[in-house]
Amino acid sequence: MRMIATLLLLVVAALDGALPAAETPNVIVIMADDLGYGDVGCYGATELKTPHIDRLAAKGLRFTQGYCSASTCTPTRFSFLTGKYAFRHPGAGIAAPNATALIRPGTETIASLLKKAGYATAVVGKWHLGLGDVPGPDWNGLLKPGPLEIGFDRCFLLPTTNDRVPSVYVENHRVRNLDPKDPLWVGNKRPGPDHPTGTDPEVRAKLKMNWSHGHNHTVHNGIGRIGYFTGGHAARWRDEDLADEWVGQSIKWIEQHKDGPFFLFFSSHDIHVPRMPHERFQGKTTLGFRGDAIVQLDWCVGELAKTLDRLGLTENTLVVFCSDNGPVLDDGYQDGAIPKLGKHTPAGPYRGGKYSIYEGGTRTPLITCWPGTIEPGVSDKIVCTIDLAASMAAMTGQTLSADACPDSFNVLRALLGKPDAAGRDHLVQQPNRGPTLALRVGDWKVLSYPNAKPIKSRTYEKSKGRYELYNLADDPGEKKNLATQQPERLKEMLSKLEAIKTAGSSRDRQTVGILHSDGSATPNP
Ligand code: NG6
Ligand code: CA
Repeated sequence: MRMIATLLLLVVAALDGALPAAETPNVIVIMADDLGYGDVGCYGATELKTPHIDRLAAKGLRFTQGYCSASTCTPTRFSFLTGKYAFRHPGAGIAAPNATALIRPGTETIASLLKKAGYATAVVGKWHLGLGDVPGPDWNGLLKPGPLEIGFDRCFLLPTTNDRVPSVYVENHRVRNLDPKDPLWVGNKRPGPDHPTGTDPEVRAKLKMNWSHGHNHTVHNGIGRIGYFTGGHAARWRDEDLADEWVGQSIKWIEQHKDGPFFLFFSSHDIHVPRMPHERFQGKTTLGFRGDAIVQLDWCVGELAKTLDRLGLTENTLVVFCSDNGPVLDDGYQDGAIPKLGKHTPAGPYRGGKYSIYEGGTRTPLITCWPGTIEPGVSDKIVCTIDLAASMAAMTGQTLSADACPDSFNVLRALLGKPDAAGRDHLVQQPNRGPTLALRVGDWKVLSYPNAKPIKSRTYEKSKGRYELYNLADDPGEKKNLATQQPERLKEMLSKLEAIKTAGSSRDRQTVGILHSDGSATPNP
């Protein structure tokens, strides 16, 4: 009887991708910031070396059609955690320094799902999804809700981004090392006429890195930031030390949880501006600090891999390497990214980058590595960071409730490189907030700019029309707009996009299956 039950369980597991509990691996998601498709060696970069990321790809599966769901940070991170398209969620655009928690307690997330499956869970690094409640984060008190209220057991954070104030660490519910006698104040107005800012000529002349646009409010560590802050001096970090801190915190936590299973979201600030890598990485490439920050990111990946090896966890850990949006050169600082670019192509063969819905905005490096389980190779299946939640639920044998992770598809078999696996058949791409959206269905892609205003981007070209239609198989660089030649297809694609928008979900609420863009549905375990 028991044997039959075990056999049955194994059959069910084999069908839906769930693994027996003893075989569920630790999971580490390494998310880079603003890293483009062409920024690393294994994706074609020749002007700098990324041996550790390349090794991950050589031992694992490198996706040529791996995506993040948005071409800016907050919406991609929101979707990665919740499995929901950010355009469905008001306020899921780039978060301001004093933004409150975007993901409310009680929301199912990749972390809460893995926690339910018995995983220890932690996030280390950039958060940028808001903290606390209205009217704003209580920087001197308890910073909740936050990651700990949506499934993480531990967090050690850069609360916003490295170009936004406050430049302090948050550990669990509090600013680390905050001296109550030197309280932290964060705001969006200059606190007084004698508060030095990046716009003051004498201050600007002495900056460690000059700004080119924005980033001229409070100066910290010789660099102008977005937003103003005072106090909290003992709690402040140095940009140069962030990567070391993420690695140190992560290694300590992995060691504590080596008996597993554990889920670590390693959320690097590299290579977001201001790019100020540790002194030991400065000058390591000919590309300026943008290139040096990639080398620093690569070092982080190497340190995590070394730790897994040392603890004997490599064959028991699924590592996913990805980015939160495509590349940008000048994102507000004069750091040499443009003059020192040379032959380097940050978005690889793709058009656009950060802030755009062309492929360069969201088609980014995506690697899965699990030695002994994933056969090394290259996959052309379409997968997205938004799918990790449903895929991890499937891996741990959990059924998603009808309203959980509504746009996340179980693509576990594709992530593990199973020969018969399907990826996504369609994907919505977005820049920051709506209403601009793109829909990819198979090889076809429609770009819709409903406000008819061209996308503003300082480093990449502007959109020319209200709608664009491309065939990515013939035209991966999105150069031949077929919108006027193929009005029927354009109409059909736009109505599919509209249907996905109004459905409120990409999953069929009846069967809790995947709702395809042609209206059909298949079960999603
Ligand atoms: C923009 C900032 C940019 C960057 C971005 C967020 C200006 C002029 N530009 O508003 O520098 O911070 O927001 O980047 O301030 S993200 O990768 O975190 O989404
Ligand atoms: Ca980003």
